[in-house]
Amino acid sequence: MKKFKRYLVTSALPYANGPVHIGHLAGVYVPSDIYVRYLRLRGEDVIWVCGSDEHGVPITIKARNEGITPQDVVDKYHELIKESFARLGMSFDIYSRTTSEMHAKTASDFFRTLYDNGKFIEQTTMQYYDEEAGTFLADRYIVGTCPHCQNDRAYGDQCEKCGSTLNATDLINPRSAITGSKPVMKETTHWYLPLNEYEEFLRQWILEGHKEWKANVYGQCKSWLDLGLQPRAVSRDLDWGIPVPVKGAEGKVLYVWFDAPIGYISATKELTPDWEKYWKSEDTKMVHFIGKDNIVFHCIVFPSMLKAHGGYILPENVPANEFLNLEGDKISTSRNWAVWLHEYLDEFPGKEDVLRYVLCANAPETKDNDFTWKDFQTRNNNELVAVLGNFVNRALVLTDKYFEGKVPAAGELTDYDRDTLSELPAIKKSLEENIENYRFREALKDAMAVARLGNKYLADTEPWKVIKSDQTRVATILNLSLQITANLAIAIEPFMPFTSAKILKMLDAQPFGWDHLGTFDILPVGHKLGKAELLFEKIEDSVVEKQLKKLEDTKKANLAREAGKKAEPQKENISFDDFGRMDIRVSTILAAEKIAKTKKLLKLTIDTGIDKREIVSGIAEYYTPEELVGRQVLVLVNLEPRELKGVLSKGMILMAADATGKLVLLSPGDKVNNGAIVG
Ligand code: B3M
Ligand code: ZN
Repeated sequence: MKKFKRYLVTSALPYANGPVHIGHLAGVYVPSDIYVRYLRLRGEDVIWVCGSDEHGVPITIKARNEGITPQDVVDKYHELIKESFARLGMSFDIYSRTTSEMHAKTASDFFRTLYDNGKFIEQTTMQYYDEEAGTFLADRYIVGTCPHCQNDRAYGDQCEKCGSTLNATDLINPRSAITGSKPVMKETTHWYLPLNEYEEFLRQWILEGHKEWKANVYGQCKSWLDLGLQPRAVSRDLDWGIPVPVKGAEGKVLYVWFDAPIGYISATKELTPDWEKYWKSEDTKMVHFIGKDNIVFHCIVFPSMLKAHGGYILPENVPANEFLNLEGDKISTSRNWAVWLHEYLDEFPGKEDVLRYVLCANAPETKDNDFTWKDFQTRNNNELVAVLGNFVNRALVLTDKYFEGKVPAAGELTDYDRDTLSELPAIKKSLEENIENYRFREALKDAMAVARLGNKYLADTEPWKVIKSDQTRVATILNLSLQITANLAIAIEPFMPFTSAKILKMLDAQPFGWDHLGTFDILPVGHKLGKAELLFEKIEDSVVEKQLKKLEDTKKANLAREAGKKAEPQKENISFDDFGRMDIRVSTILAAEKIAKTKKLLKLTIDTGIDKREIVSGIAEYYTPEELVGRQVLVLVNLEPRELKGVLSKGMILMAADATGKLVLLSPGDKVNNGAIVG
């Protein structure tokens, strides 16, 4: 493997259109912080750059919704995001923003270089325009149905459900996200990066050269390349963004996905005059940490831009994560279904590391994963309190009690002592391999293995019993326990820096380098320890209940909002005859049973007053068979019979969807005879 002299780590620039939530953290920021902290501990030359993404339609939509300017939006959220990241211990070397002057100049120059070197194609095309709002509908301003996965909330530039990049004209049934109206076509000129010309380069570089990339990343790249790439517009008709630096381009700005990744370069320039050392030397290992919805931009578009420009290095790896869900539901900013970082920090002061720990332990590294408050509590109580906290506390308190808080000298080691110590180098090796290969969950298990080892050692050697008979043996046990504690402070630093610092304070020691991990003479004999404190405290059920209640309230508020929404528009008029042809009857359900091997279907036997017949209905998700028997319902009896799962279904039970989409049966308000005609 190639040995690099330095590292340039980037993390996706969060949009400054809202606060950061646990999904962002687990997917991108917690893993990148672990990675860079580890590299720093190893003494590597590493810089970590990030900042707020302040352009693009996500910002202007937010401004429009709140009746404020885009600048107000980004000022507010940039500060909030930056501050909350800092409070969680995110150790960026710089957290910048894309409205900075440095960035405008860097992005503008980058565009100009490509423009001057003939790397763009200029094209005049018809694009969607909202006449009511008087604006072109770029990117998220236009929504419609994804041609690939049928998601009906796909944006003009991307479908978040299946991850495809889209052009607005690919959308089925497009509508304006501003006014909801049907857009018209209007002519406009833009600059396009001909990605098709980079296909061969990308194939070589990724498909041949980076087979080691994570399966989800490599797989997505391969499928895009196999589909064939299209030229992509890099400018937009918007009034918020970096102006296109070309004569005659008034009113046009750079596409946000053109300027945002250049933000990594601008931030590096702001950080150090030596920025070229990081961006232009083959000795630098560049790693992009991102979420899975950003893969195409970091693996296809940005590398093509860098290649077109020339002189820049390409990423060595792009360890993208999948998504984190919350209590079984997709995290959603618009539905307020999230745990917001700034709220967590206010509600759980001093528990930064608990969140970092739980998010890393559950990181969606290879598949989507779920955050639950119950799991948060369990991991805190059973792992952090019972194992890590318990071990460190006992080592310190016992030393205080038996040796006046001074590191006692170790006597002769037993086989068991030696076996215990011999596990540390193996743990260290595994920890290194896991971090270097972006397997942070496994790496965290390794770090915790140090605590488990110490905890088991104390439980097995029982110094509190031995002290009555053999003080020398207890000195050995506690010396080793304290050395393991010092090892633990090193091993957990990338994951739980606050806890690591607390342990060091309790040991009254300065930070140790990574080299000390796996060694047993870290703390000199006679060294006076600091004061023992509790590292973690138990989280009570009431705390979890409070958080669940908060989510429950969010659900209720969403339902109320949904219910207040306007009903679907009325359908086209029909004639009296059309209606008269439908035969709807009051009927009673006599029997109901689940249809084997289906989730949704029930076979209902009903008395229509005309006859007894069977109907297959897709309501098993909403009603149990017992709830249905004896109920009067409305049935369209002359609907063409259909065979479903081997049952001839004769008719349709009428139902309506409630605010959540749940289907509800319609029944007569008063008792009516079966067979009564509805009409
Ligand atoms: N602003 C993050 C997102 O898609 C996007 C990342 C830009 S990284 C250059 O939420
Ligand atoms: Zn899709």
